[in-house]
Amino acid sequence: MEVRKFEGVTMSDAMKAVKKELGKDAVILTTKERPIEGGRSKIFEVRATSPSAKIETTSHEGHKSDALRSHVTLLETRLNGLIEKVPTHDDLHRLESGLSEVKMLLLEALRKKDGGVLENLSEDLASIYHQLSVMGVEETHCGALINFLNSLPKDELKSLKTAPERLDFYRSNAIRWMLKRIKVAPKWSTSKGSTCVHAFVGNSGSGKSTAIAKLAAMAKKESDAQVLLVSADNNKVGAGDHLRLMAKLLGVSYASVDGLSELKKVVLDHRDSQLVLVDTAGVNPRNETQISDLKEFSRMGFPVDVHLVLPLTEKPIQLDRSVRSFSAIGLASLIFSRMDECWTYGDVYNISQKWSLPLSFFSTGQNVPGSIERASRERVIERIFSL
Ligand SMILES: Nc1nc2c(ncn2[C@@H]2O[C@H](COP(=O)(O)OP(=O)(O)OP(=O)(O)O)[C@@H](O)[C@H]2O)c(=O)[nH]1
Ligand SMILES: [Mg+2]
Repeated sequence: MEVRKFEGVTMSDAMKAVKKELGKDAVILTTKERPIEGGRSKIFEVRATSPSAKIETTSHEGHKSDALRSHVTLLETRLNGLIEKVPTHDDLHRLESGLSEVKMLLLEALRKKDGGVLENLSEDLASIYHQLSVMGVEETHCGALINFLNSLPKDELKSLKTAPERLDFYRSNAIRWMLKRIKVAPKWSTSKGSTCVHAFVGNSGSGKSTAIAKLAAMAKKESDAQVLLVSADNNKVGAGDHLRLMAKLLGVSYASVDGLSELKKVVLDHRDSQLVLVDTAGVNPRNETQISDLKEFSRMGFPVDVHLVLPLTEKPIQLDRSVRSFSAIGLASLIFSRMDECWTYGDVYNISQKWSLPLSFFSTGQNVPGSIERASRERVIERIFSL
């Protein structure tokens, strides 16, 4: 493999030289900066090779470790490129994606090194591990659970004669372990004399308006609460009209606001309502201005619980990025929608664990009223363990 060295006064100059000579798929091997002129300025150095020289080895493992190395170098380059400027949202996004790739490749390499997690496990533990990973529970959680199961005192286990009994022992301990970790939001108060305000945010089409209509119906049915639906969606044509129609059909009140700054007045004008549910416009989670506008909820002078609606059909990385973006406004809970369209439920667990956010509702279809359930630890477990 021929390794060539390129230099530039900025990292981007050096990278341009690499691309010009070796093409856009050049494999970056190392990047570094070197002080010159007595340390007063610096020069950026990139060592790279052409893409055709990338894989010298024909083995799969060689390919993997090359991939890992070039991902790490690329990340290093991206980081170096940020030294001289304030990173933009896109820069951070690219770094995060790079880190996720490296994490995946590292985990794969570690698994190979250990001869495979499953190979070292008893049949019972392997079956539990398998079930969780098929359901999409992240490897770190599966590993932590298996460590816990392995650490259980063996006395009780010894008294169990049959394989199903032993599997049952491990499964019930695994369920208890997971149950303890799942956080569920408290039931909404609908007591007379107080007004609780809940706002729903999320990407476009995530299921906010549908969830609001379902929840209004649920509150009316369960506690005959006075409900006010407020549309703050001024982006989507007809969004307000749709919510008004829903309110009429469900027999609840309706109001609309031109901007969130008007919400305070509307809530104060409807002090007789026990529950105010605010619908917001769909947001692009990469658009910082749109996210920032939602911070208005924290300036109302009364508490507003903001719930993020996440369609479980989204890729895990998208779900993760959405929570990261919307966390900036302070989230009270997560609502998962489109659960009816999914086969795996591990991300409900992964995302709520990662962001330490409680779960409040699961939306399970298009029917209004109906197709929504209060989140419970038991329902998450039932879905993950296919009980
Ligand atoms: N299958 C299924 N469809 C759902 C669910 N929740 C919402 N939908 C459908 O998803 C589509 C979008 O739902 P909306 O409630 O309008 O989504 P939204 O977040 O308000 O959308 P915007 O206001 O455009 O941002 C509609 O066709 C809903 O019927 C669900 O849990 N399961
Ligand atoms: Mg909507």
